[in-house]
Order: sequence, then C-alpha cells, then structure tokens
Amino acid sequence: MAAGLLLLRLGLSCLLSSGVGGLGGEFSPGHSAGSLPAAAAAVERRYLLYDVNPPEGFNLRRDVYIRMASLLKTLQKSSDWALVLPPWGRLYHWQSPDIHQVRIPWSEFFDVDSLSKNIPVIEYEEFLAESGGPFIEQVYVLQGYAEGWKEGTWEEKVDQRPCIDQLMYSEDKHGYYRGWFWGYEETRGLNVSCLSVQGSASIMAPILLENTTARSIMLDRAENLLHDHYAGRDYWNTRRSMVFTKHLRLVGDEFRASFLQSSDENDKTIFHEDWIKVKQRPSTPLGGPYLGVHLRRKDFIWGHREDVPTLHRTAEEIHSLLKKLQLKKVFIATDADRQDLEELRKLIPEMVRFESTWEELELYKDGGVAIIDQWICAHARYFIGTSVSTFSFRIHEEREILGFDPKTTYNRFCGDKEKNCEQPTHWKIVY
Ligand SMILES: Nc1nc2c(ncn2[C@@H]2O[C@H](COP(=O)(O)OP(=O)(O)OP(=O)(O)O)[C@@H](O)[C@H]2O)c(=O)[nH]1
Ligand SMILES: *[C@@H]1O[C@H](CO)[C@@H](O)[C@H](O)[C@H]1NC(C)=O
Ligand SMILES: *[C@@H]1O[C@H](CO)[C@@H](O)[C@H](O)[C@H]1NC(C)=O
Repeated sequence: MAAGLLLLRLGLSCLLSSGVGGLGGEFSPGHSAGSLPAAAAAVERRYLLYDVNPPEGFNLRRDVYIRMASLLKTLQKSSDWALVLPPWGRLYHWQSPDIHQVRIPWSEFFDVDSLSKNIPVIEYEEFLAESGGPFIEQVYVLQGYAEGWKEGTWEEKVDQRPCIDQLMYSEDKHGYYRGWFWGYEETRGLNVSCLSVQGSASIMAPILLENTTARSIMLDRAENLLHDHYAGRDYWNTRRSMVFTKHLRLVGDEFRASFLQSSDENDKTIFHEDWIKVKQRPSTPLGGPYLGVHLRRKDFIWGHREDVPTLHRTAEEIHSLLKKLQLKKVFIATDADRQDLEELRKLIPEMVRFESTWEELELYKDGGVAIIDQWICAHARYFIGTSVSTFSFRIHEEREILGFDPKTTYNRFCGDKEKNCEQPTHWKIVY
C-alpha cells in the first residue's frame, strides 16, 4: 500500500518498474520547432487549462502544477501557449464555515510574477477576457486504462477510449457541456472526450499539437499524468517559481519575530524573492530557535495507519528532540481536531501555534493559513513532519530552497509500533 500511495503522492512512474531509471524522462516532441512553417509564430496563442480530482488537497495540487508546467514547456517549443491557473476552491479540507472559498485566484496564495518567470501563466478571469468568453473548446478527461497495466511492461501511451467512470459533465439543451469548472457556472465545454493515459505529462504534447486544433484545451483529472522528470532542474525551477504571496510571508515573519525570537538576520535565512537570480544553493542557514513540527491527523489517523504515531508518542519524540537540540520552543502546524488539540496542549504545554482569528481566516482563507504554517515550519532550526504527507513534503522543499542542511529537514515521526521507520528521501535541489 505504501508504494502505491507514494506513487500518487509523488507522481512518479519509476517506482513502478524497478530498475528502469530513465523512465518518465525528458520527452522530445514529435517535431522540432524548426520544422514548423514560419507562419506558426504569428498564430494566436493557445490555452492549456486543467483540473484535479476533487478529493485531492492543496499540496498535491501544487505538485500537479509542476507536472503541467513541464508539459507547457514542451508545448512552448512548438507554438505559443499559456497555462491557465485553475482557481482554488471547494477543497475537501477547506471547511471553515461561513467563508467564501471558491473561485480563489492564485494571486491570493502565490506571487504570479514569480510564476510568470518560469512559464506564461494567466488567471482564469484573464483567460475569460482574453479568449472572448466562458468557452473551453476541448475538454479531455484523463483516465487510466480499463485493463490496467501488466506488471513489468511499463510503456508510455495515450489513447482515445470510452469513458470509464461516469462523466462529471452533462450536455445542456444547446449541446454544450456543463460541469464544475472551478465554480464558474457560466463556463461551457464545447466537446468532452476521455483519454486513457499512462505516462509523464509531456506525452500529451503531440495530442495537443497535432490531434486537435482547439485553442483552449482543458485536461481534467490531470493528476493522472506523472512528472516528466521528478526532482530534476526543470522540476526545481518550477518549484522555486512557486513563491508564496508576499502578505502571507509577512504574516509568517511577524509571527516568527513576536513568538519565536526568529528573524532572517539572526537565523541567516536569506530568501530571494526573485528566484531566477538565484544560481546556487544559499549558504546553510541556522534557522530560528525552535523545533518545527507538522502533525497530520484527521484522515491520516482514521485509517489507523501504522506510520502515524499516537499523540502520546508524538509528545515523547518532541520532548526528546527539544532536549537533544537544546531548544525551548516548538511550533506545531496541524490539522488536529479540537479534542486532539486539547490533549496536545496538556502533553506539550510549551507548544506554539499560529491560531488565526475569524477575521484573519476570512482574509487569508484555509489555504493562506496552511501557507503561513508551512512558512514558519520552513524557517525552524529543525523540522519533523508526518509520513507521506504532501503538506510535509512541501515544507521539505521550502527548506531545501532556503539551503538547510538535509539532516534538519528530511525527518518524520514514526508510528508507535513501526518496525522499519524509513525517513523521507532527500530530493536534492538542482539549479
Ligand atoms: N493550517 C494547516 N492546515 C493543515 C495542516 N495539515 C493539514 N492541513 C489542511 O489539510 C489539508 C491536507 O489535506 P489534503 O487535502 O489531504 O491534502 P494535501 O494538502 O495534499 O496534503 P496531505 O493529505 O497531507 O498529503 C491541507 O491542504 C490543509 O488545508 C496544518 O498543519 N496546518
Ligand atoms: C492522434 O492522431 C494520430 C494520427 O492521426 C492517431 O494515430 C492517434 O490515435 C491520435 N491519438 C488520439 C489520442 O486521438
Ligand atoms: C470531440 O472530440 C473528439 C476527440 O478530439 C473527436 O473525436 C470528436 O469528433 C469531437 N466531437 C465533435 C462533435 O466535434
């Protein structure tokens, strides 16, 4: 189960076929830019849109963005494309009541100028304005192969196939397709069809370039595509371009200063907003004088996973780390429910948390609060997270970008009775 889970969480194909290291490697499009007619440059730009399976959370979606960005880079080699940023909303975990949490533009969470230095991106509302209305010419719903794959015979492929699951789109009386479309009810799809895919994101390039002339193409269930090259330079460039929006970073920094005696100057955590100018790993920072912890609870404990510890065991581990690291403070980011929080407070009286007021929550939204938590964990002297949580993975990456010693980053809690408690993999940053 663990390998399958990790596969989805990382979007890696190489975990499936042992010994084939080059799988999911760089893709070369069917034809080079040079073979295109000269007039191609004058053709209007085309739009790539995408969405992800509704139950998937914020941090897996951030990973799918990286996969789509590499597809876009492949498309760019042949013609002019822009990636349309799928508005945030209706996420299963964003359940704070009475707060409007749909149609949230990316600019609420990420610095769009920084994203633009990696690939051409536009917000959905810009797409509506630019493309002349709420129409998406072609929707491809991505799915696996009904017959599955045969063990050991991994090949990359994509084929038009009948839809396996019930289509989440329905035809209206004008023959247009209606669907979720990120909460934009007026949006219509002109054509919806299903594609079975097995492979990395860029296997879609020939289809988008050669099999359709649609100017706007949406890939739904885009998480079915894997990474072109996980943790390579292209991956890290896209990851580094995903700079959190400034106001959220500032809230995190103010919290560090007020409650954790932590400042960039003292901690030697230098963050360059203009990521493109950073050409090498920064010198190793010290980090703030606190232990950073991410405790994923909720659905991670409902399944009684053996790699997730009890709160009692968690508290023991935290206290032993504080002693070993000679730290007094522990910052805890968690999705724990009220009851768990009360118990945590008893077990770890020195716990520091970012607790937002209703007004703050309304302003930053659940996604913003999660980012603030991640930002604070990313600046800690030492971090320990939860096994196979993409929320924790994104903190690893943020610390890798800041240049932390991997020993202080790639750590996770072990289940109370876990025998082989393998620690997270160090994915080394590449510039
Ligand atoms: N503020 C905050 N929110 C959290 C924390 N841990 C989990 N969450 C919330 O719960 C969500 C995590 O659950 P999911 O929706 O399953 O997905 P995910 O973001 O891909 O992350 P994982 O499930 O942990 O792999 C996050 O997106 C947050 O909204 C935390 O430490 N702080
Ligand atoms: C794309 O076009 C090629 C050539 O016409 C065809 O063989 C292939 O089946 C098409 N693929 C899809 C997914 O439509
Ligand atoms: C819809 O798209 C599919 C895949 O490109 C194509 O085979 C089909 O002919 C299209 N249908 C219409 C009505 O255009």
